[in-house]
Amino acid sequence: MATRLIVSVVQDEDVEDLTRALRKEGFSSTKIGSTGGFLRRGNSTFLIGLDEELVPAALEVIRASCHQRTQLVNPALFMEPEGFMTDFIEVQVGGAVVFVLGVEQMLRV
Ligand code: 2BA
Repeated sequence: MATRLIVSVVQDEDVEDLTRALRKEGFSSTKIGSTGGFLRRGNSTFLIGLDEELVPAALEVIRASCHQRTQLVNPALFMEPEGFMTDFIEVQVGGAVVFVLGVEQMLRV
């Protein structure tokens, strides 16, 4: 059976629910603190190693635990120093951004 690695970027607000749900469904996971390149805010990245056939079930757990949210962002964050704007803009974030990678070997040594 082929091994896969799910790499999933998750909003911090969803971390507790996702951690609990993954454990309840029998998935091992590692959470790494991360920062989004666009908003430059903290988020969390989950690593989940699993058999290929279990990927759909894990994606369902992620889908059920991670929600879309609207964040207000000061556009000055993206402008050159001389730029000036006062109105905040809305950015939709999440549910989760998911990458499914092939894994050559998974070892415990
Ligand atoms: P951020 O890079 O902080 O992006 C937060 C949200 O800002 C994104 O939500 C998206 O709605 C918006 N956004 C990102 N880049 C944009 C751009 N160039 N123009 C306009 N809006 C933009 P999500 O798509 O749900 O992404 C959430 C987080 O997932 C991202 O946080 C980043 O940490 C990660 N991510 C998303 N796509 C990725 C990718 N292709 N590779 C690596 N990480 C990614």
